[in-house]
This record gives sequence, C-alpha cells and structure tokens, in this order.
Amino acid sequence: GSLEEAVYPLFYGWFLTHKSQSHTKEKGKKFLKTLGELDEFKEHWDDFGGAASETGINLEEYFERKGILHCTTEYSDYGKVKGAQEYAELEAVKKFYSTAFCLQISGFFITPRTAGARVQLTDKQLELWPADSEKEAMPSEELPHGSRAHITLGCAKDVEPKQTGLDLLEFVKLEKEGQQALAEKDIDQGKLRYFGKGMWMLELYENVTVKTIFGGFYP
Ligand code: 2AM
Repeated sequence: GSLEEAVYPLFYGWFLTHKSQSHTKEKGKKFLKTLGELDEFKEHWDDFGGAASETGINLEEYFERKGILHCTTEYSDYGKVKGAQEYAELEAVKKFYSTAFCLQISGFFITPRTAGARVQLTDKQLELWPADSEKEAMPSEELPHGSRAHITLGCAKDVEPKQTGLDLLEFVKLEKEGQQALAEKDIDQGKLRYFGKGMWMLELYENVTVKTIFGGFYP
C-alpha cells in the first residue's frame, strides 16, 4: 500500500477568528438575555420542561457552550463517514482549504435543545456544502441546499451538537410550509417569531458578518 495515506479530520468547516467569536458570543448573549426577559417568552416557559424556576429560566446558563465557534460543512469522523473521501477530493475543498471567508449570520434561534446562529451562504460558499446534507438530516423533505448551515452557540444538558442543524431544519420546514408564527414581536435586533414547542427564531434586521478560515478540525 501507499506509505502516505490520506488523513481525514473529525469535521470540516469555517472556523471563526478570535475577534469574530467574541463578537458572535456577545450578540448571542444579547439575544438570550432579551428573549429570557420577554413576557411573551415567559408565557411559554412550560416548553422548557422543569428548567423554569419561579423566576424563570436563565437561558445563558441553560445552554452550555464549548469549543471554538464554527460552521460545520462536513462531518467526516476521521474518514469513517460514508462520503468522507469524496468530500475531501472535491475541487472546492482542495482549492479553498485554509482560505479566509466572511460568513453572514442572518438570525439566531433556540429550541429546548439547542441555541444557534443561522448562516446564509453565498454561491461560492455553497461549493463547499455537501450535496446531501439536508437530505441526510430530513430524508422525506426537499429543503434548500445550504439551509442547514449554522453555528452552534450552545446545547442543553446531554444534547449532542449535531442537534443544532436538525433543529434549524425544523424551522426551515415550517417556513417552507408557510406556517404562520404563533407570536411575533419586533425587538432591538430584529423580528422575533415563536413557532410553538419552545422554537424561537430571531430574523436579524442587519446580518452579522464574521471572519472565518475554512479547514479541518483534527483534535
Ligand atoms: P454542529 O456543527 O451542529 O455544532 C464536532 O462534533 C462537530 O461536528 C460539531 O460541531 C457538530 O455539530 C458536528 N457534527 C457532529 N456529528 C455530526 C453529524 N453526524 N452530522 C453533521 N455534523 C455533525
């Protein structure tokens, strides 16, 4: 066999620079704080099970954060995932490895499981997005290419990070079906919508731009 074997990362993605991480965490915290204090949110504490005390839920504590903020493109599990090799060999992956990109955050969302930032990818960035990402997550749906793109901000206890993208696709599915929000409110940062079952989505009035480097993560 070959002496030099391909080395696959745990996952590929866009990794936020130190400064953009601070900026994003700041915006995310502001969202959680504002949301947590809203009467509209307090009416639906039940969605979060037993997490609400008499004074409410501290959302910043409810969602645990860990690691460097990033937007995963492909989870390859060191080459064990089906399609890992194909992805590594994509022209775009080779061409853009270690390249700087600006990502646009268009919204923030929470569910009882996860908190995340919604990422709007450009055509160039979509070249790095796996063809079957949405299909893999929701086999029975036809959801737009790249609509799963997100940055995990935090997960509730015992929830796996992969869940954030699945939660985002639940919102995308409702949007596609033309589902009306159960509640809607204009707040400082944007338009907030509630879809039931603890699903809150903030559509930002102005995108948050973050600087990133595309690459692989090999812990
Ligand atoms: P995330 O992108 O939603 O944060 C390491 O576990 C990273 O890979 C995490 O960032 C995680 O989720 C993502 N990840 C883990 N398992 C995954 C899977 N099966 N599919 C897609 N992404 C996954």
